[in-house]
Amino acid sequence: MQYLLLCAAILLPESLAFPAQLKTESSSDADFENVKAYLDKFFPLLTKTDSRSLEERIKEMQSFFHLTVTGKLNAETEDIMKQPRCGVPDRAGYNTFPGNPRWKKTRLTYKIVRYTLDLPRKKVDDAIRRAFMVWSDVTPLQFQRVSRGHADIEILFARREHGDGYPFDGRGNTLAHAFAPGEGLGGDAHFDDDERWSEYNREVNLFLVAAHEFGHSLGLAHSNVREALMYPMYSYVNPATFRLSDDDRRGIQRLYGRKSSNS
Ligand code: TQI
Ligand code: CA
Ligand code: ZN
Ligand code: ZN
Repeated sequence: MQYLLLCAAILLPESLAFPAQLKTESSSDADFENVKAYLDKFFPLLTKTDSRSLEERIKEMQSFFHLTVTGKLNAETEDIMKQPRCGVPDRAGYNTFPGNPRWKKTRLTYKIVRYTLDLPRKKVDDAIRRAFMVWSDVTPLQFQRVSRGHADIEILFARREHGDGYPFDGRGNTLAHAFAPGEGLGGDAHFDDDERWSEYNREVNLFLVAAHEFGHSLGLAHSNVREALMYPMYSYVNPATFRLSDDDRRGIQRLYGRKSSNS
């Protein structure tokens, strides 16, 4: 998951870069706004009932980057927040991961390894299938479900530590994560089973979160376009009328091309 670590820092726009005076121990209102903007962007509050304090969110960020977890701004933490965007050019919109990892084939397999008990299996299958369709509708990619053997994209629901060194965190905060395209864990998408996954409910909608995670599985990082599926802030839209934004479409088509008219 090295991409995940690198790329949470990638999208920091110049406007959020920290003023030099933040190096001092004192914090002005402007610093506070910068920190808040950074956290909103990369460690968003994910539900309406999520009321974590800034300190708790700084802790989350520190543990994400394997820093000493203090909940306070210190030099180490500020350095990460100020990090330049891994050489990604100044451009609004979608982003890919460093080195543009992508699948070198158009037929990809996926396997649902472990289910949640929150929803009937059929509903999970359906949400996952529709989440893949979001991307196969606009690219030559085809997703085929397998139930045994190797699959390019392994999907599972798990709690806390689940074998990849990125433990989930109980109800709230992180909902899911996915690995950029590649061998082994590459492409895999994991969902936190301490969330309450739902089909219609606005809290954590499986279809919307899965569609976002599969964007990562296919090579998209976060976008800074507010309407984009890959924008790092959860906003509920009706899954029945969901439409992929132009920004997401351009991003995925840059990696895989357009859907050919006869497929
Ligand atoms: N999980 C984060 C996410 O998928 C994990 C993450 C942060 C990440 N940076 C990454 C994964 C870079 C891959 C690459 O963005 S999450 C949202 C959104 C999450 C967040 O649980 O916080 C969605 C899952 F966009 F709303 F913030 C799904 Cl839709
Ligand atoms: Ca969680
Ligand atoms: Zn995981
Ligand atoms: Zn994301």
